[in-house]
Amino acid sequence: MQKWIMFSLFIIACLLGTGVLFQNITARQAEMAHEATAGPTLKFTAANYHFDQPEYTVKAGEKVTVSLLNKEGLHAVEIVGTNVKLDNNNKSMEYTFDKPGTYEVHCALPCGPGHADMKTKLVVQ
Ligand SMILES: [Cu+2]
Repeated sequence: MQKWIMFSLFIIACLLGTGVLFQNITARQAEMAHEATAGPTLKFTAANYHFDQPEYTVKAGEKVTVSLLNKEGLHAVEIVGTNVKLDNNNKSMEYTFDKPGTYEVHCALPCGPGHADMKTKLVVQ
């Protein structure tokens, strides 16, 4: 009698273990699929009074997720000659840069004494 109980418990434990394993695998697969479809990104990290890179690069004709992160202070980003304008209320957008070239990027929100110098470049290749 006791053997049957032990055996049943063992089977239940095995089934639970397999269930947990499968759940993990499915969750990881979903995560990987999401990463694969995420595509190229262009991320501006802003602080007082500069962006994190002197120059950013994207490929022409590719849909890019453009985003802004205000690490210090309150800034907005504008890419001159495009429709890209982001601020804290509108932190990310998708955009396709069609024309290769160098674009001026600047802060579009009066943020303090260093505002006028808060510029960087975007190179569309
Ligand atoms: Cu500014």
